[in-house]
Amino acid sequence: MATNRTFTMIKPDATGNGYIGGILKMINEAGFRIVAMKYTKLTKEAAGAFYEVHKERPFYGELVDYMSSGTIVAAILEKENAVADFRKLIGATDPTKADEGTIRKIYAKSISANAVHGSDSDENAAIEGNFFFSNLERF
Ligand code: 3AN
Repeated sequence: MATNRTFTMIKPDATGNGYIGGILKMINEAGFRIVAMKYTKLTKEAAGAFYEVHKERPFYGELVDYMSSGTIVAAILEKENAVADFRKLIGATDPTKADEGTIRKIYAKSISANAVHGSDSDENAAIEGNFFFSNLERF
């Protein structure tokens, strides 16, 4: 996957509260092109595998339960400097610390139910995108 791509998920709190449209609007208005998108629900096993890197963290069990508790939207986004610019658009992990105007400030409920995921590096964007989508080179 090219380095001008990132991966996002709209999490169960945001899909359940009817925020998909609002969040996608902010993503589009910030200049990201949606390359691929999937509306789905993760099993516990799939959520556990996706967050494998956090296995040793104290919140891993809570995170896996939460991410498999409802529907999610997974998407690959394209823009110059996508990873860093998207992290800026979503704001800090803890929504109480997120800047005004960021997606998490506007839509997130808590540090675990924080509305959206955004990859933290080009390498992880590629790994995470491949978790949900195959044949990415065709998009
Ligand atoms: P980010 O998603 O901002 O990169 P990470 O990678 O530190 O944050 O954490 C991955 C996910 O784990 C977060 N999106 C959040 O849902 C959850 N998380 C992080 N820290 C905590 C915490 N202290 N308590 C509960 N959940 C957390």
